Parts: sequence; structure tokens; C-alpha cells
Amino acid sequence: IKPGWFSEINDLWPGVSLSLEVIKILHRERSQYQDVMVLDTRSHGRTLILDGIIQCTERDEFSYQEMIAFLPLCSHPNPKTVLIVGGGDGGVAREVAKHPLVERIVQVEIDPKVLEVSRKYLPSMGVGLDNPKVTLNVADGFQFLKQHTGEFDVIITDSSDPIGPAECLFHESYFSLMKSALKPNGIVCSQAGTAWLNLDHVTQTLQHCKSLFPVASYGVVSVPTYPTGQIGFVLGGLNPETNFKEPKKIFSHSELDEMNMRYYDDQVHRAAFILPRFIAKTLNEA
Ligand code: AAT
Repeated sequence: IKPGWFSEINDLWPGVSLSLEVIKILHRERSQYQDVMVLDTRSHGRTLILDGIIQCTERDEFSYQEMIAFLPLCSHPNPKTVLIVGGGDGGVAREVAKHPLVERIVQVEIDPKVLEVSRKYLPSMGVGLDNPKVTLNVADGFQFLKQHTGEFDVIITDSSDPIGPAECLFHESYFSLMKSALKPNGIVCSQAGTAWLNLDHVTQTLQHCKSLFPVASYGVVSVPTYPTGQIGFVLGGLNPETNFKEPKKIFSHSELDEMNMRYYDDQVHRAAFILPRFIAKTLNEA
């Protein structure tokens, strides 16, 4: 490993890793849950790293945060109340708050250190946490959901990868808890990993969703600083008529400009669900 570079080495993606040249370590500490680090990097600006895994960089975070928020929001006819699980950097809350129909955002993040560090070092994302629509809870998302039924139109799980505190957020029992926390016709959207290296894992998460929801799909987004540069979401809907491929709400380009959207539009929404053959085959056959 070259000195002065950070490499994202992890057994979830054996034998391959992305590296970033580091200008400065802005913060590093061990929280109650994980190792929390913020680096200033030469090519991607400030970068949040938890347990050695890149969570977001200032340069490309918009792609992931816009898509994990707007794919489910625009698939729902009237998303008034939204729950965000994880997402401690604040980027997803920032995006969800842009949707004109959203009235109330409840967020549950397990690690108060992530909230603190994001407000301090990543203000362009941290700003989301302090949006007046947002009510923040510091708790484990799994435990939190056990206390909530029939409350949310949309549940977005912006979780870290399935090692450490987020492991429980990939179990079938978690999808079942989300299902009970939804209002009629509710929609869930969960971070579900990359098809290039973890297709088994994607398939399994989609299976959990399919076994509980009448409609379920995997949608993709390009994020250069996530493993393989691609990540996806598993979406599930309680209304059997939901078609994730066709957005219910279409924003005009001038509306999207006003909302400062840089990645998402209705065409990108449709395209997210058009999958290359090797992914589509595996997911359909499972
Ligand atoms: N917005 C993109 C960044 C993330 S953040 C994932 C967040 O989930 C972290 O803040 C972490 O502390 C939080 N988290 C982990 N486990 C739980 C839990 N059980 N309950 C609530 N919050 C939790 C996603 C990065 C994806 C990385 C892809 N390689």
C-alpha cells in the first residue's frame, strides 16, 4: 500500500480495492459502534469512512443520495411521511426534504458520532440533519422499527454494508418489520450492494423483499467511489399495481434545476431498472 493513500480493503470484496490519495486526516476515533474517520482527499474532497469502508465523498455522493431518495419517492403517489434508517451523514435527509409532497421525515441513526462528525466536516450533507422537516432519533433501526406500525409512506434504508452494526438490516425479519411500519400502499428502498462482486448477496436481499411484498425490484446507480463503481437498491411495494420502472411523479427540468438535482430525472429513473443480462437472469431465476 502506497504511503499517503487510503485503500478500501475488505473481505466483502476480496482481492480488489479503490484507493484515494489523502491530503489530511481530519478526524479519527473509535465510537461505541465503529471506527469513524474523515479524510480530505486529492481527487474526491472530504470522505467519510466507517470501519475502513467509504460511506460518501463530497464529489460523487449526490448520485447515491438522489437515487436512494427519489426512486422510492417518485414511485409513490403521495409520499407524506418518510422514515430514513441510517444515513448519518445527512445526505439522504437533504434529498428527501426536496420533494414537495414530503411533510415529515423521521430518521434513525445508530451512531451519534457520525452525526457529529458530518455536521462538523461534511456540512453540505450534514445540513440535511437540521432540516425543519426532520426528527432525528439515535437508535438501532431494527429496534426502532419494532415500536412503529402503520406510520410511514416510504422507508429508506441508507445503511452501511452487512458487517458490523448494519448486519441486521439485511435480514428477512428486517423487511418484515419495515412492512408492518408502512401505511397502506407504502414503499421500501434499501441499499443492497453491487451486482459485480456480491450478486449472491443482492439476490438474497431481493428474495427477502419478494417473499413479503407483492412487487419488488433491483435498481442501479453508478457511484465511482463505491466498490466496482456500481451499487443498487432493493425496492418493495405493498400495492401490487406499483411499477417501479414508471415514475408516478415526473419533475420538469426547470423544477429539477431548482431542486439542485444533478443525477436523477424520470429517464434516469426508468433506466435504473433496466438491467444487464447477467444481472437480470440471476435475479429472475432466483
Ligand atoms: N449516505 C451514504 C452513507 C451510508 S451511511 C450508513 C449509515 O448507517 C452510517 O451512518 C451508520 O452509522 C448507520 N447504521 C449502521 N447500522 C445501523 C443500524 N443498525 N441502525 C441505524 N443506523 C445504522 C451508506 C454507505 C454504503 C456503503 C456502500 N459500500
